[in-house]
Amino acid sequence: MAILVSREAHMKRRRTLGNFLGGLAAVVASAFTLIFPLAASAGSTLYGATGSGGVLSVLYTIDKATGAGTAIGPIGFNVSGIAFDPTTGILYGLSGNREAGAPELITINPTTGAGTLVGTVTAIPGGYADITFDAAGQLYGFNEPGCDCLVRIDKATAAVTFVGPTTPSATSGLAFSNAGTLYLDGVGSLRILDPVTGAVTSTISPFSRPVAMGMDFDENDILYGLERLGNGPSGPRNLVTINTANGAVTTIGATVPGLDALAFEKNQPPVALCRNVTVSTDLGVCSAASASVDNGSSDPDGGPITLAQTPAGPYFLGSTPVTLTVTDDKGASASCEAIVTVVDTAKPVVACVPSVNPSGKNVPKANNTNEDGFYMVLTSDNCTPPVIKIGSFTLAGGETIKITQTPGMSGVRLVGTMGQPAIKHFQVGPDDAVITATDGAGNQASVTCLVPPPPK
Ligand SMILES: [Ca+2]
Ligand SMILES: [Ca+2]
Repeated sequence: MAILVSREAHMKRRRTLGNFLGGLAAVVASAFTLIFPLAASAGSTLYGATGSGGVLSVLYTIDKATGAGTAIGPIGFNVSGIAFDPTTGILYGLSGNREAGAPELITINPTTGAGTLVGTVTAIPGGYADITFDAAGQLYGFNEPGCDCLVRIDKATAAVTFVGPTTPSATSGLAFSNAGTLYLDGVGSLRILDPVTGAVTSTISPFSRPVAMGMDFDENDILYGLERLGNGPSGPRNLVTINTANGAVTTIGATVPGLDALAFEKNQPPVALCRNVTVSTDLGVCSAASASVDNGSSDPDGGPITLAQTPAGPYFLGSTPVTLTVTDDKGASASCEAIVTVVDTAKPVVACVPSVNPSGKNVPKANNTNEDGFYMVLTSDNCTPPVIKIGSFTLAGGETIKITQTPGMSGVRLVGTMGQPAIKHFQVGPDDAVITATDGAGNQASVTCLVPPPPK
């Protein structure tokens, strides 16, 4: 079973399954069980934006292995920093570099590149070199030139709050590591800032190369940056990694000229949630075609997920261990294990059919009087051959018996056997005979044999 579902459709499907299961007589969802949850991360995407020289920016995806860029589309603003909000997955940009007017905070559609204005950043004069989010979704920016300071930015209103001055100025990139350390690059070195005061707490060894512009950490906490080999919109750039321990710069490859900002969209793996489920057999068979152990698996990024349950249905009577694998739209997956239990809740079918005297005489008539009292007992069940009884006597499926009504007595008595087939002859009273059939799960059905009254 592999179904690509949006979150909404996924919930709808779960409701539909719930309705289906709810319609069966005995559905028991056992206590929540989550066994062996596994997750595999995959699919972080590096985005870059041009904008050097104050031109209107274009959004790119950047191959983090080669530096090659693929244009997505024009942003419609000049941005000097971009960053994904880890709590919402929304891409933000800060425009209005030193070459333009008042800085503008925008959101950027990663699919089209189009920017949408959030608000104008006016409280503190100056431009912004770069922006970055902390793990809680607080946006920080580095104002430069201007106050040469760290600021917090309200991502909903673009209002800025002064954090503190940082020396030296003339910086270019700002990024939180996944571990929560705030780094600043430019003027020849990588630095660590205190996000509470803006003060430099550590200066890593100076860069041997002109690393400047935007930077960001990937999902493995590797810091990527840009080497500026020329100024202006066509200034050549190399995509590089920067060793945060010693400042060593490693070239990955040439990237988009004029690139000014980098941001990783750090895909989060989906969350697999399982539960043990107990379902009834489907109509007429001893198995259930489907039974989902999904207990609301989802992707924290809000994207569509694919559910695959192994083994897939049908599930047969008893318990089957299954693995549910949840895969997100970036290829990251998670899995969990649970038990599908199928129970037989379907009653057997039992019939008491007027039959012929094995002597070949007295074939019963359509008016069902069956005066000789011969019957064939017939049963079937979706799972197990039922146990057939008349009173406390066990019969075989397809067995022919003779029943005589004894109004004066209650209960079932075996009178004896008749003829070569050893047909059992029962006396039943005071009313008609009842045949019961019980399947292996204890489900019971019964039928009344309309026994002819005794001859008067
Ligand atoms: Ca995801
Ligand atoms: Ca049954």
